Amino acid sequence: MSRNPYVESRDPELADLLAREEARQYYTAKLIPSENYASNAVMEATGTVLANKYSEGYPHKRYYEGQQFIDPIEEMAVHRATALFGADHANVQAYSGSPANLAAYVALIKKKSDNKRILALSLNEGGHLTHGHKVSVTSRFFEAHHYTVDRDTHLIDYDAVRERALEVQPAVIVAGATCYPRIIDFARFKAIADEVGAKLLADIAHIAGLVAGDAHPSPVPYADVVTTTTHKTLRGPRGGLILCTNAMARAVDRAVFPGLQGGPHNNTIAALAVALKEAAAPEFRAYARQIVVNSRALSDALLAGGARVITGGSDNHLVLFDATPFGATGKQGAVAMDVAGLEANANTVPFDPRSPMDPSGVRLGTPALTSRGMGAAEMAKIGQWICEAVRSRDNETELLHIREQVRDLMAAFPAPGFEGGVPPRSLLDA
Ligand code: DSN
Repeated sequence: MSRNPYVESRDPELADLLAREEARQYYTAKLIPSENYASNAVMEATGTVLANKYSEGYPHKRYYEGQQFIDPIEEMAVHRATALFGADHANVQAYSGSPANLAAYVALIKKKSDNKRILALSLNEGGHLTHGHKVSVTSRFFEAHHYTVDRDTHLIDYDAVRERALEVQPAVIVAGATCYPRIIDFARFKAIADEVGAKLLADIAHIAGLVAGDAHPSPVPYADVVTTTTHKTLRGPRGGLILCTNAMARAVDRAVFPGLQGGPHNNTIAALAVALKEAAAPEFRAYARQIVVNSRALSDALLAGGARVITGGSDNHLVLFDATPFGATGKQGAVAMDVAGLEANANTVPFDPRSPMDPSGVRLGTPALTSRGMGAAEMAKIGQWICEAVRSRDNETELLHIREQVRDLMAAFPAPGFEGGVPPRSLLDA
């Protein structure tokens, strides 16, 4: 039976693409560190009538009537977020991570202030576009400066960050990354921010689930504002979440609405409430810890296969390796892996001599495979396949041979969100 019977009867063309994407997701090793499998309950909440409702404003202060059930749903999500992360205040309305970061800057930097400087990790060394990259509006509205990682170790050098902060005198220091495989020392960032009179923004989009599950130190005791997406390690719906101190609560709420957004996506907020409940359960702590165990196992397997793993390993959910010692670019490596059923993305390595469109590295992560119940033994196999796929990138027979083994492995580890029906493998060749 179709997993989407109503779409199938109304729009068979779309239903066909959906069914094939379901099969692709099910039988591919999802190694993109920012992706995951949301539970059936999260997906069910996302597809509810709450999507029909407008509710600009905040609970009990709305611009539309009919909020009898919307208000308690938003309050539930807020309460679960503050309880899970131990934060004073939560805003659950940000549409995703990029709008959340923009809202955070708007809240942290006063309109009339002369100091609009932000200091963040550079994109090529693991930062994010919204950390003031030149193509992002964050660099148009604010004055962006960057710190990098150490040239030899590729670790954040906190003394160097301090020196940059003393030089730049930023209004906001951003601690957080989209491609950094090690622990971030938020206490050090706070000490640096205090020394230069800056506010601290922690962007934990990638590691929110690890923080929630106590597998990475929390920034909440240190940061004025914490932003995150909700669909990565946190395994919720596609959305954004902002946590902050009581002192920042009003400014954050006003920055999100009416500052930057209109009506909140109530269906997403309800799904976030479900995800936060799931993340508060004891199993989620075990999940978060297993993500890290798996990253270490994956990185060990890559090292054993001859890969140059950036920083030599991983302390979180993410592993980055340089494909050039295999004679491939990152893009060639990621494309070969995709043919072999191993889904990842090309990424710059620190101080990459190549361009971001055609970088040297491949970025991997274990959150999604860990959601399927895989452990270190499966990571060892997958690490070996990755090295073989990148080495054999011009050998289609070998890539397809790996792909069959990957598909067998995926079939043995059911993915969350597919309890209503496993996609037929035959769809892969349709
Ligand atoms: N696009 C996300 C990632 O893949 O890391 C960051 O926003």
